Amino acid sequence: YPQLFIFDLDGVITDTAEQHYIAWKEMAQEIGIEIDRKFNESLKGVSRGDSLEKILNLNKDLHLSEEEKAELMKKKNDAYRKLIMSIEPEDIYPGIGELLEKLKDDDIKIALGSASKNAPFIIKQLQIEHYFDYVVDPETVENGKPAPDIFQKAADELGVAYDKCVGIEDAIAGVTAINEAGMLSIGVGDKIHLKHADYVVEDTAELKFETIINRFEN
Ligand code: B16
Ligand code: MG
Repeated sequence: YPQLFIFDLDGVITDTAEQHYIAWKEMAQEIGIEIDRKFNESLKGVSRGDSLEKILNLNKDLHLSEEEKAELMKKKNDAYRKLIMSIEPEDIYPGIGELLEKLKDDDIKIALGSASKNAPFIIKQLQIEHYFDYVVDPETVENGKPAPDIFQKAADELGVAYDKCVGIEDAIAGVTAINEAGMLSIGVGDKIHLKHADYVVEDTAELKFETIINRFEN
């Protein structure tokens, strides 16, 4: 039986994956780079700095100083913060509230394993802070997703063995991180993108506790 569920935030609990995309797209355009949704799949779950590097790699002729890179990241984050300013409890994806409640009722621990430095702000706005036994600060781990560090940190802090953990992710890099951590991986989204997950649902409304438990036992 699982003892800990670790949730990704952007794209699993709420739709902020879309706001990240809009903000990156705007920033990229300013330096003459076009990104599309397909490319964006490779940014999901990836830290701010690593995302910028992936975008800059699209134009090898661009050579920016560390200062210029910091400026671009600030621009992206300011735009993103504007887009998420008015986020509210109604923006929680279907089924997530029920799943959190069910986990609490069953005394299963809950952690947040987001790569985002904005995560504490968002769960506060969504009024779901109190569900989380632990929120990983991505700045305290050495390697971001697809490395397993964020997920393992949550389990270590709560004293739970990795094979007693379930991770839920919408990102290719995130599912890889959960697998590398030795946990059961649940993907939310496209079955082809997330084919490396142990189990995939297309929509959070399908994230039923009983179904996940069944996967865990099999
Ligand atoms: P920030 P997650 C990730 O959050 C996002 O998927 C990714 O697009 C973003 O670049 C990253 O957080 C860093 O976010 O710039 O807010 O620190 O999916 O791991 O919850
Ligand atoms: Mg995500």
